[in-house]
Amino acid sequence: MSGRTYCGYCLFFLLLLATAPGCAPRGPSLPKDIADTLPKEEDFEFRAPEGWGINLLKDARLVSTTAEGGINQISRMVDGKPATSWAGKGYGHRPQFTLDFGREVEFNRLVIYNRHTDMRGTGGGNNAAKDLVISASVGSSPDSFALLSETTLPGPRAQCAPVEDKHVCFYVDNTDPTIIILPRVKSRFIRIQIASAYWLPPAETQWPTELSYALSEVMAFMARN
Ligand SMILES: [Ca+2]
Repeated sequence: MSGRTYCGYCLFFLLLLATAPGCAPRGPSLPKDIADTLPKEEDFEFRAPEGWGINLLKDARLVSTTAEGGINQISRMVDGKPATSWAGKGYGHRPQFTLDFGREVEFNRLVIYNRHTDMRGTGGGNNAAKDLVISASVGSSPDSFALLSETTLPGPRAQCAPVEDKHVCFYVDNTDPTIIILPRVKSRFIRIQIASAYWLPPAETQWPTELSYALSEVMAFMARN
């Protein structure tokens, strides 16, 4: 396939994506000149400020989950790499993840990345986590949890760019994390529930069983300054 033919093929789908999101395929390749402007994996790196110590959630053990898909990839949301993501289907069931720090720890900062891994055009939205409900155990109790935060994460930014004489539309992930400041918490377990993602009504109507959630990273720190 020649480069020109390939670009024409891409453009065909991209135009569908931009103009008729209800018919858009998922994740078509972007032309290289646009792809080159998107954030790279190395742009998703969190450098903890001095005095924050280590990421206490890195490689935390999954205790239980209500997720309906991507079970084997859940470790990606606590692997210490903001660029890697968990994604699972079953949109609407609000998956919950209970993680074990391994011991009782103190923390007062949560750092969250929410890249998207699936989309239905800028008219249909994407699967980046939107609303989170976060709880922590009361001390080391595996049965007693207290609410820490209900937060709405900023979503990937919709952007359009000219390609030949048309515009193509896509999403650009945030490279900056959401940082949640908490009173000092002393817990062994943390529970994260994804209450919604950045899907829009056209996609929710047309693909109710195909839509998914994605969450890239949750980190916990104890800031001592
Ligand atoms: Ca990750």
